[in-house]
Amino acid sequence: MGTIKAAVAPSKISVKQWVDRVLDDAKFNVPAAKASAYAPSNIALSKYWGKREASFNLPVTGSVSISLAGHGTHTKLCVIDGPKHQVTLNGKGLDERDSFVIKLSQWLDRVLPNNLKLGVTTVNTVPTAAGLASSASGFAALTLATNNLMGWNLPQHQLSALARLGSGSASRSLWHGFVKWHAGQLPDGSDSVAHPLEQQWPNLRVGLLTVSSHTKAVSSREGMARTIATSKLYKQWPQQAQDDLATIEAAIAMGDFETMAKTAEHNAMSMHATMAAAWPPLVYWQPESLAQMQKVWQLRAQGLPLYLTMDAGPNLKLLFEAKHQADVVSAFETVEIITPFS
Ligand code: 2P0
Repeated sequence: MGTIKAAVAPSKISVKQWVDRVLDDAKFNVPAAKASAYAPSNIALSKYWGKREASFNLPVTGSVSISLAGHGTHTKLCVIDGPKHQVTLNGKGLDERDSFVIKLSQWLDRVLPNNLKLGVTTVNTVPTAAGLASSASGFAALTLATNNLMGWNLPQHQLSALARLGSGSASRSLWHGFVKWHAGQLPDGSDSVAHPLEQQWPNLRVGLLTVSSHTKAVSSREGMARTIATSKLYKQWPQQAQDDLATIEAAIAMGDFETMAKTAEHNAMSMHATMAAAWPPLVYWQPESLAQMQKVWQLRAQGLPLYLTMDAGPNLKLLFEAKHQADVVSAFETVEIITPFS
């Protein structure tokens, strides 16, 4: 990893100032007329849950994820005349008061020269019904497309940090395969960046099991803040997350499916336990989520090496190997199979 330019305490530097330092003169490059990029969605095997600093989206712990290949976000950018950025999501023009437009415009205004406004056309290839977070692939694709439009030519770790400013998990969505996001220690997050792991795992399968596609009542952002503020169980989380990350990283390097998947499931269940112990309690599961979880555990008790992970929502993500795909498909009729290393 190359030298990172900016490293000043947050009391002395704002996000905008940090961005200006990283972009330097490139901020004022003449933009191309248009540019585009794709970024995959990702699922954490060891989760990011809790921020040590909110304005830079700096996590309490590191995390490791698997990207979802063709499930992600395509973003096209073009320069427009007008006072505001214009955003289209899946073919529909969004109102400037839409929360997605507000977040996206804030990110663009931090990185672009004053008065440069863009048309942003975003298409999520993740089926909306799958309830996968689109903010990760969305901000990653936006970061890559803006890098192309503006000719920044930034190194990958700085693009990862810029994507993180939009949404923490976006720092991991710049790459395919396994990706590790370092917690970092610097107050401005210059070292809180992700990088891809070398290991390829062609036999790994992820199954998306949709329980509900409704927008969640409590965002991840709010849920993390509430958990840190009120959950006594959260005190044990940073240590477990650090241990799980090390175990999963080693298991990935060894190609040890059982250890990787077992630790990922334990990590997810422990994260949900910290949420349930928050006040007011935070439970993202639906009754059907629990029914599907019990089905996974029953199948496992019968000898099928099948594991689950869940994020801040009611849907399950199954982890298994290609040789068990037929068993998984026959047990879960609606499961959507993803081949991360296709
Ligand atoms: C993860 N999640 O590691 C964890 C597991 C949800 C549960 O990253 O506030 O949308 O934008 O940094 O990235 C969701 O959090 O939150 C998330 P912000 P983000 O995948």
